[in-house]
Amino acid sequence: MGVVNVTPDSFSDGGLFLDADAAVEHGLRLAGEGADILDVGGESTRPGAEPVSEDEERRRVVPVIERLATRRGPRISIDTTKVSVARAALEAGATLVNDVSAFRFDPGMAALAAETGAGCCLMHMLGEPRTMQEDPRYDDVVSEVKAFLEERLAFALSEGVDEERVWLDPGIGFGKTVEHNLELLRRLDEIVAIGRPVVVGTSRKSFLGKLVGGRDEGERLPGTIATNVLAFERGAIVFRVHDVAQNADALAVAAATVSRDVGRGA
Ligand code: HH2
Repeated sequence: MGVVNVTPDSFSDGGLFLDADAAVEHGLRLAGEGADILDVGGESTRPGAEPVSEDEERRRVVPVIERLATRRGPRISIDTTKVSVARAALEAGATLVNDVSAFRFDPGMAALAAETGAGCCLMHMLGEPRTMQEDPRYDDVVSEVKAFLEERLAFALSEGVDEERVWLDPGIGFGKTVEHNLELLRRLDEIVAIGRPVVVGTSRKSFLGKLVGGRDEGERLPGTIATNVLAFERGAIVFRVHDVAQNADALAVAAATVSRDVGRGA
């Protein structure tokens, strides 16, 4: 899953693809590098990011999705927590809703997924983006994230979403310390055991920089690859990344080594 951020303020590529032409060009490049999915987002979720109005978010993502959604190209996913943005994105050609709030911020999202038959990725986050990194605490991060994802999956099913269309994501970096992120990756098999495809998004995140003496976003690709290979080995099948070519190569080698196909399990 390649990231296409149509935002001025995303943590690692904010402002680079705010213009629709630049975002489309970037998406096509990631598709050429082997992305099976393009995740288009119009609002940053980093701590302290400015909230974006529904109109503005739609205005950013819809023209990009319209041009990227082709029958032969990658699937398009819309990274949003707002039902009106998700609806417009699905009408423009997206087929997957990536909701970092797991249908908590806009419960109508579940009904939308049920009605349209869209796939959905439900992600764990502690609270909300503004405050999630203020002293996050868990008794056992893996059990708590797992219980949260099971509860959100049950909610989605109760709203009529087809279980076969639901993916789950432990939400690396969303209300987690370095140690919480590492524990989730170490014990990712426990999240995989829920029985739905697992997505991981470690790409360029700050814990990777902290572990190697403070690397900037652009220098976190080796750490991203290390975590993705380990996550693959523990059963993850979708990898949300900014650098598709390099991650795809690493995962192809990992997949050949353990003889398991990569990224096409759902
Ligand atoms: N991480 C980000 C955004 N969306 N979605 C899923 N399912 N999993 C993730 O880990 C995830 C996500 C944050 O990364 P990015 O889009 O690069 O930054 P920003 O939120 O600042 O736009």
